Amino acid sequence: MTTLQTKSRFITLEGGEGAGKSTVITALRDALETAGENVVCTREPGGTPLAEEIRSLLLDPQHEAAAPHTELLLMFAARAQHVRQTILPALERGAWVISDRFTDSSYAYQGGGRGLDAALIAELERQVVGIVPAMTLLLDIDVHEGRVRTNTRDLWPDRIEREQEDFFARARGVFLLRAQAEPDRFRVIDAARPREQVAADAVAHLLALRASR
Ligand code: T5A
Repeated sequence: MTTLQTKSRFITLEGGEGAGKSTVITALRDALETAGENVVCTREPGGTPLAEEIRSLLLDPQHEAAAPHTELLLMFAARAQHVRQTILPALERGAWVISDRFTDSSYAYQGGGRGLDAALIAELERQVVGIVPAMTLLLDIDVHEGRVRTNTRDLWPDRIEREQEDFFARARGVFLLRAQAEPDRFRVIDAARPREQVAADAVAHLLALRASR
């Protein structure tokens, strides 16, 4: 694959830690199913058995610290599998695919957060991924506010969640710049509001996209 193809029923959710993506995905799935559509909800890193194994390698804090390039290439190794084994077959069957994170997260976290070259990420995107979602919902929230939400969960923080706030601030900056650069694809949603309002905005964007087809 060398050129990027936009996939009309492929939707991604992006945002910082604790932005509320999991909550919104349930509302998106319900809205599409109510409209009679088949929906596949998936996530990154992950989305296939092999890619979920790679996710464990990436997020388990027990492993040695991954070099930034190791982290980037493992994200793309998982994504290569995810695209071919889960996303493309589902789209070919006529289902909608909603992914909790996709390539924009690599630009934000490995590009912005770790400082890796965006041109390298773009080359991997072209050669390894080959597809772009029709719509990306960016749930935007202040880094500190998002982390307060995740810290109140009773979960052991994963390897990336252990980063400092400036790492996440750089990632947020890249997400917002990408949204500015691609206004046709991105919808930026203020995720600091109550769950119901955030979900209602996301559903409205999705149904508007569906109606425009
Ligand atoms: N990553 C991923 C990369 O570095 N590069 C990549 O290329 C990719 C694909 C994934 C990690 O991998 C990194 C990014 C991530 O660090 P993950 O565990 O899937 O790891 O991390 P996240 O995707 O960030 O998942 P989170 O669970 O942290 O965030 P969500 O899904 O956005 O948040 P959610 O819905 O679980 O909500 C978090 C908490 O906030 C509450 C929820 O109840 C929950 O407790 N909440 C709200 N509270 C108040 N108001 C609202 N509106 C709320 N919405 C949710």
